[in-house]
Amino acid sequence: MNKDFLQVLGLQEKNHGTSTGLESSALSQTYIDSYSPVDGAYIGSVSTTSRKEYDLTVAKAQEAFKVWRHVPAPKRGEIVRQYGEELRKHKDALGRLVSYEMGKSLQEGWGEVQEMIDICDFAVGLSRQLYGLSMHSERPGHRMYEQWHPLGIVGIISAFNFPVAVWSWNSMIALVCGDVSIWKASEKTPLCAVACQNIFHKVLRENEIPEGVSSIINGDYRVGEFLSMDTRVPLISATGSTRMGRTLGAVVAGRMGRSILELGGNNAIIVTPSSDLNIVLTGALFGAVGTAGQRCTSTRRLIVHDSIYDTVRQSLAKAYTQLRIGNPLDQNNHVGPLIDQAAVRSYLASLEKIEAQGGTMLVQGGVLEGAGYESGCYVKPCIAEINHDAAIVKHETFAPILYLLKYSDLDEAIAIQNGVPQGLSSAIMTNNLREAELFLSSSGSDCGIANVNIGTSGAEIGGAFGGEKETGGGRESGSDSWKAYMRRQTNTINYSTQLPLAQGIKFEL
Ligand code: UN1
Repeated sequence: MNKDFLQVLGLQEKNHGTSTGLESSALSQTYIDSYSPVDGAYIGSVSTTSRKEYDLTVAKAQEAFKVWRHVPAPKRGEIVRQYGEELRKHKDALGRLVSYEMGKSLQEGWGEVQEMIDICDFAVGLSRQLYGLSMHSERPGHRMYEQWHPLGIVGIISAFNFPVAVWSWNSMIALVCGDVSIWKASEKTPLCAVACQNIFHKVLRENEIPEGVSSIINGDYRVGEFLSMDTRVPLISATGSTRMGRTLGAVVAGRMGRSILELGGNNAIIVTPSSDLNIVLTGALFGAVGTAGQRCTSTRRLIVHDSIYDTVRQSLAKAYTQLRIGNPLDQNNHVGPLIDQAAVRSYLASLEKIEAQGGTMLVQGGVLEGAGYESGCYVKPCIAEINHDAAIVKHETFAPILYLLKYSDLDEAIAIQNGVPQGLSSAIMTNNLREAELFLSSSGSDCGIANVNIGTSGAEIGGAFGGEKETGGGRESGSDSWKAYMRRQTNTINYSTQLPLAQGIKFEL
C-alpha cells in the first residue's frame, strides 16, 4: 500500500517526542506504538509524557497565554484562517492518515478533515462576534454591560473515533476565544495528533506566535489525570466513554474546574408509516455501519411501526448483504475494521449477551478471516431483533450492531427512544407534520440532537454538538458553544456625581 501520506505529514521518523526541550534524562523512556487496524502494520511511536514534561508543557502554555490573550480576537481568527488554508492543502494526506490509523473509510477520513476546515471558517467569523449583551441599569447615570474574557488553558481529551475533528472543534473555538490548549489524544491514534500539531506549528512559527499556544501530551488515562487534577487548567473538554466522563467530571468538579463532557450515545431512529423508505434505508444504513458503528452518533436502535415492520426488516436485511467490508482506503468498500482487537472482543461479548437476553439475529455477525483481514479487526455488521428493555439494548457497544425494535403508537416509540441512560442523537422518519412536531416538542426526544428525515450521525459543525443524561451535557462546536471557553464578566459603570445603591437601599452617615 502506498504510504506517501506519512512523509507529506512529516511522519517519516518512527519516534515522536513532545518536543518540550527537556534533557533526554528527563524524558520518559516509554513509548506508545501505533499499529494500523487496516493491515496490522506498525506505523510509528510517540513517547509517553512524563510528569516533568507535563509541567514544562503547562509552563509553556501559561507563558503563551500571556501573549495570546492580548492578540485581538480577529487577529487570532487570522491565525485560524491560515490553519484552515494549510488543512485544505493537506486534506488528502491527513484524510488518508485518519483512515489508515483509525480504520474509517477514506471518504469519512476526508470528511473529518473537511469538518476541521469548516470549523476553522466558523471560528474565523466568530472571532469578530464574541458578543456580550448590554443592559439598562436601574440607576441613573449608570451603564451596564457584559464582556467575555479568555479563560486560560483548555485541556482537550479526545477519543480514537474522531482523531482530528473533535480536537479542532475544541481548539479552534478556544483559540479565537483567546485560550491556549493542551491536547491529550487517544493513545490509539497518536500519530493523527502529531500530524495536526506539525501543520499547526508551522503556521504559528510563520506568524511568530509562541508554540505553547497549542501543545500535545501523550499517554493513557494517567496522563489524562495530570490535566483533570490540575488547577492551572480551568476547563477540560473530554470526549469518550461514560465511565471515563463520570470519573473525570467528578475530579474536575472537585477542584471547581469546568468540564465539557461528550460521552456515550445510544441513538435511535423512529420509522413511521408515512416515512420515505429510501431515506430510511440510507439513513439507517450509514448511521449503523458507517465508521463501523464507532461514532458516538451511530444508529444503534431502529424503532419501526408494526404496519411497516416486515417491509423495513426485509429491505434492511437485503441491503446488509450488499455491504463490502475491507480495506477502508479502497473506495469500493463501505465498512472498515474496528479500532483494535479489544474492540472486537467487546463486539463478540455483546453478541453473546444478545443471545442470552433472548435476542435473535436477523443478520449474523462474526469476525472476518482470510486475505485482507489479517489484522483481525474486521467484523460483520449485524442486526438483532430483541426486546427494547433488554439490558444489552441500553448499553452502548461501540461496534456495528443494530437493534430492530417494534412499536404501535408514537408515544410508545418516543418512550422507547428516551428509555435509555444516554441522550445524544435521535431521529424520526416521517412525512406527517404532527408526528414530526411531537417528536421535536418538549415531550418528544430528550436528546441533545433531534432530526427529522435525517439519520442520527453526521451532524454539521454549525450546531451545538452534545447530549443529555449520561452523554454528559456538554456542547461543543457551533452555535454559542464558544461561551463555555470564556469567562463572563458583568461591568457596571457610574458616570454620575452620586452613588445611588442598587435596590434603592439608603445608607447615609
Ligand atoms: C463523535 O462520534 O464523537 O455527527 C463525533 C457526527 C460527527 C461527529 C461525531 N459530525 O457523526
